[in-house]
Amino acid sequence: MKLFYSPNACSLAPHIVLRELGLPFELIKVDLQQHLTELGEDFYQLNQKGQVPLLQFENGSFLTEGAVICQFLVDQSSRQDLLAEINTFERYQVLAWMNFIAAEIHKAYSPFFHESYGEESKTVFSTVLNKHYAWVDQQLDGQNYLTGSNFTIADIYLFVVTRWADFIGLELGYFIHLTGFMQRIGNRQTVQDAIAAEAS
Ligand SMILES: N[C@@H](CCC(=O)N[C@@H](CS)C(=O)NCC(=O)O)C(=O)O
Repeated sequence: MKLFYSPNACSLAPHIVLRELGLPFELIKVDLQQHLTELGEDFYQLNQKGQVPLLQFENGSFLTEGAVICQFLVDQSSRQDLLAEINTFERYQVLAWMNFIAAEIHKAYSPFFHESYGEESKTVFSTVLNKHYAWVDQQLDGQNYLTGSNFTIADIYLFVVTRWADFIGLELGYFIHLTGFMQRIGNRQTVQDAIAAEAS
């Protein structure tokens, strides 16, 4: 499998999942400004949405949408603990988190990465992000991970998007449970390896 990524973008989530699962993969860097892969391919020819992550299979087919790629990868492996078994209530709790992170948190960062939104949007979405993180912080009170004691793909996805707070200067330090969570996930070897690989 080939994972098309951009350093520190949301593609870091499936990248970490691949390392957690120990699945073989190749990383292909994409320049999102130029729409070019590091191999010189036009990225729009591969993904008309022009977005990472993109997972390409040996037979040439593709999968997009990071939250779905993460689910797909776990289901290819024997590590169901990262998502929970099909038809268990726990699985849908993880998926509810994945949906919340994708729809409410991930996209609330858009105004900070796309100039066309303008300054007013940044103010609005800083408030939105603070509200969401206040709620997330409460959920993490007394538990290590989003769904309790099990580390899952939702923890990986939340970690990846929440790293962007530093890039945009959003102060989250007063959310002490969230801060502890970020340190806990950031200490994992797979996470450190993925971040290092994307920086190289
Ligand atoms: N719905 C997509 C969104 C992916 C996305 O927002 N990717 C960003 C990087 S984090 C991107 O490629 N942005 C470039 C662009 O939209 O042109 C997903 O969840 O995978």
